[in-house]
Amino acid sequence: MKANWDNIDAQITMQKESLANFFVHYLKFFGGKDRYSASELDVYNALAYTIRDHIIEKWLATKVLYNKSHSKRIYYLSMEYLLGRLFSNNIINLGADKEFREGLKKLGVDWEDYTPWERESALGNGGLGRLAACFLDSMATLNLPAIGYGLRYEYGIFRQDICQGYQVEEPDEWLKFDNIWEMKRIEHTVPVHFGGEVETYHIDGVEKFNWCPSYTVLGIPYDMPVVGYGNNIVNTLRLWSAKVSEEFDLQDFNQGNYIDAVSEKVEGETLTKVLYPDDRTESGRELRFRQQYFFVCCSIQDIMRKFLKESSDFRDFPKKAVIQLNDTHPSISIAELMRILVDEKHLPWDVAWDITRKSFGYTNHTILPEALEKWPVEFFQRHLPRHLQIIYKLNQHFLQEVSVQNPGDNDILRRMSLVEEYPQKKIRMAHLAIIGSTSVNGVSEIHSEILKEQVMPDFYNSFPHKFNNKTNGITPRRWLLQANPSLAKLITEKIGKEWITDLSQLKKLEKYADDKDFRKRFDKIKLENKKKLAKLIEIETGVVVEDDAIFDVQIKRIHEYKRQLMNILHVIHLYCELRDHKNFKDAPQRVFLFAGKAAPGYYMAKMIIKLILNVAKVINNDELIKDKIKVVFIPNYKVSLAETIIPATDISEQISTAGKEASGTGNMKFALNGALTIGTLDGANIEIMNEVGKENIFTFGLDIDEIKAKREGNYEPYQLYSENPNIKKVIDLIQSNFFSLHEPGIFEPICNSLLTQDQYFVFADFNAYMECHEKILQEYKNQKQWTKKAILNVARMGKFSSDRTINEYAADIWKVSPVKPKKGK
Ligand code: 475
Repeated sequence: MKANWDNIDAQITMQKESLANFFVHYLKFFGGKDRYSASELDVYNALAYTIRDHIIEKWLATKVLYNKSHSKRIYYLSMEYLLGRLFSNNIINLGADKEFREGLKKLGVDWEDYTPWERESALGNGGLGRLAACFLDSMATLNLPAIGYGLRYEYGIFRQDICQGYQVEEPDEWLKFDNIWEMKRIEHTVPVHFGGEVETYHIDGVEKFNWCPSYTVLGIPYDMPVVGYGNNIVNTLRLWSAKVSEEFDLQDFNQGNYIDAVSEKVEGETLTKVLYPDDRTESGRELRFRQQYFFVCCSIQDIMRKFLKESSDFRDFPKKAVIQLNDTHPSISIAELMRILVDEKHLPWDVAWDITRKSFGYTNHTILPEALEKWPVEFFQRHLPRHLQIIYKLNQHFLQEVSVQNPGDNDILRRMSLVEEYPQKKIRMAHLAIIGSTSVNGVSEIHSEILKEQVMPDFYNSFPHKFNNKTNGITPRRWLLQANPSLAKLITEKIGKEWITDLSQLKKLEKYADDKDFRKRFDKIKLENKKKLAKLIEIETGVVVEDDAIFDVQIKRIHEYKRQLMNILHVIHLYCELRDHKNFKDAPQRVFLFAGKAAPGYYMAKMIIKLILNVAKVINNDELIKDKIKVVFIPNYKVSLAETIIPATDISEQISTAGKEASGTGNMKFALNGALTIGTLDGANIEIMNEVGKENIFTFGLDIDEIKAKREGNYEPYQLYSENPNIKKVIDLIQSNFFSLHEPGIFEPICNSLLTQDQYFVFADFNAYMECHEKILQEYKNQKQWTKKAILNVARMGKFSSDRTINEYAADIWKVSPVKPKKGK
């Protein structure tokens, strides 16, 4: 009998009258709680379920809309998504903020009180993962038919505890309680094969390959809704979880091989156990390699399934699908799609290659040589023997072409090969990604130039048309509307709310830089935000700071190239000055705030944290300096922490060695919230400078060419140390164990590395950095001018919306247009 579906089509709408009923329903019948027994977590859960219902309505409608449109789909493949909390974000994007508040008023429940009960989703390391999250928000907001694919790690990025000044990693058990935002889609489970051998056979004289894998893992999808802002669109983020198939286990089990069966099961399920916590240090770990293939294999099968609903002619594939690779982490996709088309769908090699090449885009996020992924050929032999054959064949054809274009040049063949021969045979994943994609992009103008000129010049010469730039952006929904509601409200009051989906509208704020009343309100908001931050600092670290201090902030992964070290050395310098000259009459308090995680195996980064903490301890407790400087390291940096810190910040530290930071996105979040940047001419800082105007940003230091010249000349940091009394004083103080009385010598490795190598040119930039800070301090004294500059920063950040970035991807790379419901429907 056919069901009558008419009733199910009737949609619930966001009506404040019914919200309380929904809420009570969930509390009682899902949670099994009443007013006496409900905990705050129960209330949060019931609130989240209530909101989820409304999301699901729009989610289902979006699927219908996209299916009817027959539009080309965007598949965004990223091993990382740093989503942060979703509860507030979903309410705000649904536009349900007011209704929700009013609807629950009669119960005396204010939803905002319960946001801390949500476990944060932190399935990423840093910039790359957060960018993916901003992109999801923009794609949904722009009505783009996009699906994000990722992995459902049981443990996200580790929790950072501080123990006696050292970072200690603890597991992030984000799934310990229910994850209300995910839905298991068991019906779309897919098998993923590994290992075994490849058999060769012939059909009509054509050589064919049959991969006989040795074991199989299942990929189970969990879908999370991605709510667009104010447009009724809800896209999908599909995360794969690994599980070992029961039947497979049973076979071994029945043969009496219980232990092997169980350990294989455990082994298979470890695939999505944990996110690799390495930010740009090649870990070369076999499990990571298998994790990547698991991810790719699940996602490509799913993409194929969706494609086959639309067409059975694979030549249509590039018209129906575009797959964007978020760095090389999912780049085995290229070999995987070839394998499916050639081995399973029996397409001729050249046809398959043509389809494949047209379907991929590759985004590079880092040029640090240690981060360019290369996988040992051995790993392929053990786990993906057929993919290795495919890569070898692609390489053979590719090098053939290169040699035709460059007759007699053997060195170019060695340089461009997909295979690195020495010292160990490895596959260069970036080369595979470039030859298998229609588009290769960097993430800021300077970074895209560096890619073309320094990192991949041979590839640029061969395929100049592929290379392009897509400067990063951030979503104004999370990073202004949600994180800084008071500022958002003030802006909306003055220029209307269009800025939320068209950030260029902020330009209209420029005229208010000269409006005294506006400046007063702007300052007041900053002060209120500072009060919140000061409270948080006290709770998290026990350090008491003044509400109206100057907040100078560096929050990001700890990495030598980002130069947190230069920042703390400068703080030590300021401290010495204060002690020596006691020149602190009516100077404002300066709070130097740090937060960020170090990769667990990155010794130097961990020692930098230790140095910051030790310096903090000494400075914060030295009565001689009358609290004029406070140094704070807030443990366990995460998205929700950034949301509190950024709106309260005066000075944003973006001080990487020129040429090293691909783009940076924190720099954008700060400027959008009215912090002034102290920055090097690196990554997107340069573009921020061009937008806000040179007079509204503090740049300093060697530029990329000067750094290059230093690197190629003979840079002698020791000489700088001996000639520059400021540097000498600071280093000598550290070496005298002033900051490590009870652990003498612990900072020797840091000092040594600076004195003998100084790879990231900390000494070379130190004076310029110091002078720049002096200038900032002078300018801060003129509060009126400062606020003007801050307002102009906000007003001129329109370019850095991720909506702009995504529009560019959609137009130039993906060739996909927004899907809008037909009028009148
Ligand atoms: C850049 N992460 C920023 C940001 O484009 C840039 C690498 C290997 C393994 C795991 N994670 C990584 C990155 O490479 C990364 O986060 N790169 C960053 O991407 C977005 O703004 O400058 O450093």
